[in-house]
Amino acid sequence: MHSRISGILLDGLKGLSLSILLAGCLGSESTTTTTGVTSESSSSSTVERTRGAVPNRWTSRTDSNYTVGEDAYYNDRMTTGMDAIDAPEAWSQHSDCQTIKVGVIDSAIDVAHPDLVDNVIFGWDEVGYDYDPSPPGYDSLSQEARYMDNRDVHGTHVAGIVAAVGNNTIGVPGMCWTASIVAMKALDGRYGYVSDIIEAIEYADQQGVRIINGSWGVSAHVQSLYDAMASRPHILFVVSAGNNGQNIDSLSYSPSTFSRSLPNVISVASAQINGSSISLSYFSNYGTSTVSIAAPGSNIISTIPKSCDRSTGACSEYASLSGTSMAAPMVTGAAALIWSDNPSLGAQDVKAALLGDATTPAGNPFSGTVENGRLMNIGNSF
Ligand SMILES: [Ca+2]
Ligand SMILES: [Ca+2]
Repeated sequence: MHSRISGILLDGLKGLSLSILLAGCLGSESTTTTTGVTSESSSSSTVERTRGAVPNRWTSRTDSNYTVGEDAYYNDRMTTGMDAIDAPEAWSQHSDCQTIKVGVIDSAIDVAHPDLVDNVIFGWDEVGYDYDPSPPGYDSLSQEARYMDNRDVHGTHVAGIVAAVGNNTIGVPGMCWTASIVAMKALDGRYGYVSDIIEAIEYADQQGVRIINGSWGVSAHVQSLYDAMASRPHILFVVSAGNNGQNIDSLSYSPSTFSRSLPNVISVASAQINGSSISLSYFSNYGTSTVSIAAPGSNIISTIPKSCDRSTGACSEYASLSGTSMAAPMVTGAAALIWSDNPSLGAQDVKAALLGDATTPAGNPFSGTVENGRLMNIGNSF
């Protein structure tokens, strides 16, 4: 057994509150939103889990119907960033990332969430040593509602930003509408071991994963993690810059500051976007020589395991979270869109495309905080 090093901390929840979306809480009164309560009521069919050494798709609970135009929270997601990065432009050309496996190494992930199940293939749980990375005590298949601890929602939220099923009427669209997410649990709640992260990276590499999302970090240089990423130049690592509100140019924040010397690492700051108002999120780390790009990360609606309000009993499967943890998977999904459209590219080429296609918003709001003041723009890639 290798030694376990503690210290990894998720970048989504530190000092930030979780806002679970319940009926009537979102949008104006005139906006018709589909709450988790109604979207979950779709008929559930008999489910069988097929487990084996060869990665397999999770069995879908329901047949997705792609004939209706939008997802319930589509417009809300647009106003908090997807419009500013021209995601709809990209989606009009390309929304299927299935050919590029994307690894999400995170806390628990509800792989059978109705807005994720079609896009998740088998992964691994480094904490529980089994194939199911779902939250502890939570039954993904029955989607039994719980009163979720904030720490249990992170991985599911991140996965939904990368690739919630798009255009299926429920919830949100991910950056990729169809995808092959390899869900890997390597953090227990908010904390985890570097050694488990590294084992997840090794597992992902064996499974042919091309992009790994790392929405976590530690305020130190961790050489073993650096080596795991440096020795895999064929994998693109998209990592969160961290939520300490610090300039990390002169600090070590692993793995974000690896981007200084590793061409296959992209470090992502969080942008707060409110229509045409664009700024660095107050919590986001920054640094013009370490932070590669900014992406929407404030008030991002995405998937969570079905969760209920203790006082009212109302349940939902979506919530709004803020963090560089939410910004990184925007870039991860964008990388998967670019790569699946250009399969001959290498990891460095995909990074170059993401950075090259980025824009400098009016007023240069990321001047002095992000390399070249960049905000991602996936529309420019298509
Ligand atoms: Ca498990
Ligand atoms: Ca959806």
